[in-house]
Amino acid sequence: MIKDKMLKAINEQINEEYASAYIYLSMSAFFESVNLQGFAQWMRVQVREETAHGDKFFKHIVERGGRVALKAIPEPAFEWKSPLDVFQATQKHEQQITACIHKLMDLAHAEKDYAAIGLLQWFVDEQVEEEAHAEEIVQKLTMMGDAKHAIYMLDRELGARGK
Ligand code: OFO
Repeated sequence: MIKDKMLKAINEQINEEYASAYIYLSMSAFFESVNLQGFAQWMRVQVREETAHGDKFFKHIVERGGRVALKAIPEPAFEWKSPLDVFQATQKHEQQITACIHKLMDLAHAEKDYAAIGLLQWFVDEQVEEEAHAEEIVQKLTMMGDAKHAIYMLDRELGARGK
């Protein structure tokens, strides 16, 4: 049976994961509005990943006899200045999520919750990947500057994600 402190903290993380999905869905809508369908597709795959993260924590609580408590999801941002602006926001967001996961891991250790430690190790590794993906795209976009042709090529490359 999961203890109260850990249960509360994981329930908060479930909210973070679905809120992340909502942020990326809004970014996907932004890219659709500026005719960058490949970027939009990349973000839609990201939405699915975040939902899967939320589901993983959800399942963990249920399997350990806890009760999932869903909270309100904040309204996501609507406007960005450029693709680079979007991916800088993505990178910053993922860094925040990594900090949340590390905090959860600290709590799991303090509580000697070995089941949660096992689950959280998966998330620690996943966050390394999440940050690396965002970082790579930020670097490419920074290099490209305003070169429209390069952005079009990147749009095609990112559109292959999840296909
Ligand atoms: Fe983007 O890793 Fe979950 O939130």
